[in-house]
Parts: sequence; structure tokens; C-alpha cells
Amino acid sequence: MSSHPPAGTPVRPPMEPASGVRRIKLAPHQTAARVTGADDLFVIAHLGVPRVDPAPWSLTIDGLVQRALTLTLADLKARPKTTIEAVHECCGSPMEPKTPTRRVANLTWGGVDLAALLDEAGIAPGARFLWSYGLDGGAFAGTPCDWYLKDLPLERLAAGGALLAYELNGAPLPAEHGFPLRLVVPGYYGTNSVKWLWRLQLTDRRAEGLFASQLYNDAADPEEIAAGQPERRPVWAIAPESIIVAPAPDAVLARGEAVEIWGWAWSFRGVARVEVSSDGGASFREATLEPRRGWQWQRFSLSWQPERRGETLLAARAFDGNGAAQPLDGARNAVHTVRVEVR
Ligand SMILES: Nc1nc2c(c(=O)[nH]1)N[C@H]1C(S)=C(S)[C@@H](COP(=O)(O)O)O[C@H]1N2
Ligand SMILES: [Mo]
Repeated sequence: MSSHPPAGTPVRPPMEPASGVRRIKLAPHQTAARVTGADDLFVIAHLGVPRVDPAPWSLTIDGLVQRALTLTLADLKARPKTTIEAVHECCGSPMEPKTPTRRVANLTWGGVDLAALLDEAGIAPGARFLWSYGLDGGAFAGTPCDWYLKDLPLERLAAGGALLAYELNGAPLPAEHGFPLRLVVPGYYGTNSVKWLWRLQLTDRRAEGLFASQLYNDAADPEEIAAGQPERRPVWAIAPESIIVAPAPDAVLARGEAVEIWGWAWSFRGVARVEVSSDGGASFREATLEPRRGWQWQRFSLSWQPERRGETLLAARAFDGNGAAQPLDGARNAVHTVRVEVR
């Protein structure tokens, strides 16, 4: 099977800008809204922003399928529309995979269910991965790249929710967020949700190239490798994480007066428990946590009555249903802390 672009490979649209964009708009204490406004959403475009004319645009689904499909935007909109609300998290710089950046939002997406569309094409025997191609290309960190290309295991489809989105928060997808069509893989880090999508290709193996197989692959721990695990692990499923929304950093609190410590928690498997510390992580108490709804983030809260004057660090840590927890440091999902002062 060929991995070369099929006949009908598009001409790249104008890129504006034609170099990387990284716009971070909200810090954790500014994410009080349950659904993040589209204008408040961070923008990550490694190669620039293609400005796509929707008239000549189409999506090709090919590779290990029974019937290759070519679909216009009108074809996609004519199919049943699915809407989901989901956490959207950038895993941080691919050059610094252990540094937390807490670029996270919770959004609603409207579009076509990916699994339903792949059923229409018919998944052929032997297909194991889905490669998705964006219209953006150029060079990143000195390495040339034809198209932004990512892959995901077809097993992910069983968990549901994967979408080809043409709407963000009920409005057409803005150019910076992938107009006219993007992939949305809820529960996976944002890097997998390919914007400016033009091709989905089913294959029997992982994709090659800068963004799929070089960057965005974590080194496994020596113990994992000794236990027969692969040495590198693609950055797919979101690890347990939480952010403290309030109090805000450097808040001044009154001794003896109760305050609510609250925030959001999420992971691929959802979050089963959040613990909060008001003494820099020396001790933790279990917070109240709302149940998971779909792929949304979950609100946690804990009432705290500060007794001691002076500075202290608040911290929150999330656990998924398998007991996996946020590490204190040295990982992209390390515990978030907030310094406050009690007077
Ligand atoms: N085609 C394309 N898709 C892409 C990217 C990109 O550079 N090109 N960046 C990815 C990364 S790293 C993230 S975090 C999300 C960001 O989506 P947003 O800009 O809509 O918030 O898009 C992903 N999809
Ligand atoms: Mo990202």
C-alpha cells in the first residue's frame, strides 16, 4: 500500500501567517466558564494558518477501505450532525514534553461522527490506524514537512465521540481553528485533532514523519521497557490532570474565613477523585467532585478555612478510575499549585 498522496492531492492554500502561531489567552484562574469562549481558545498552528477556500475543498477517505470517498462540505453537512462537549488540551511544547503548560479548554463541537463515516467507507481487513492530513506544511524546527500528519489507533473509535467538526461552540469553525473541517478526538491531547483536514487514510501501521513519529512520542520508563513495553509511547490519551481556578495566584485571604478552592479535572478515562492540599502538598483532603458527563471536564471544590497567617501553596491532584494520579513534578500533567497569602 502506498503512503503517497493520492491523485487529487490539493494545492496548498495561501498560509497566513506562513510561520508558527502560538497564542495562549487564558491562565487557569481565568477559566471559570464551563464552556470556553471560542475567542478565548488558545491557537496552536505549528506551520502557520492555511486560509482555505471551501468551494474547491473536499475530504478524501482512502487507503484500507472498501470504497474510497470524496466529500464536499455540503456532503458532510447533509449527514446527521453530532454535537459533543469535550475538554481540549494542548500537551505543551513537543520539545519539552515534561513541562506543564496548562493550555486547556472545554468546548462544544458540531460535525459528523467519524466512526459512522468510516462505516460508510467500510473499514477493510488489516486496517489498524487512521492517518489524518492537514493542509498546512512547510518547516518546523528546521525539518521540512509536506503536510501536518498525525495518526491514531482504530481501537480509539470504540470509545466513541471522535468527530469531523465544522462547528465550534455552535458557529462555523474559525480559520485559526481548522476551517472548513477538523478532526476532534476527545480524550486525546489536542495535537491529534488535525485542523484543515483534507485526507483520512486507513493503514496497517503507524505514520512516519515529524509530528506523528518523531515529535510527540514519550520515552517509556526503564521499568516499562524491561517489562516489554515499547520504548516510545505516542502522545495520545490525556493523563489525569486538574487546575485550580480559584483562589487566583497571590490572592490575599482572611484568616478564619471560609473560601472555596475549586477547579476542573479531566483525563481520557475521566476523573474518579480529586484531592486538595492547603499546605503545599504535605497533606491532602478529598474534594467534592461532579460526575463525568461525556468528555467534559469535571468541577471539583473544597471549602477551606485558613487558620495560619502567612504564605501557603494550594495544590490539587486528580486520579482516574485506575488509580493513576498526577505526579508532583517532572511531567506535563504535574500537580498545579497556587500561592496565596493569609492575613
Ligand atoms: N493541521 C494542524 N492541526 C493541528 C495543529 C497544527 O499545527 N496543524 N496543531 C495541533 C496542536 S499541537 C493543538 S494543541 C491543537 C490546537 O487546536 P486549536 O488551535 O484549535 O486550539 O491543534 C492541533 N492540530
Ligand atoms: Mo499542542
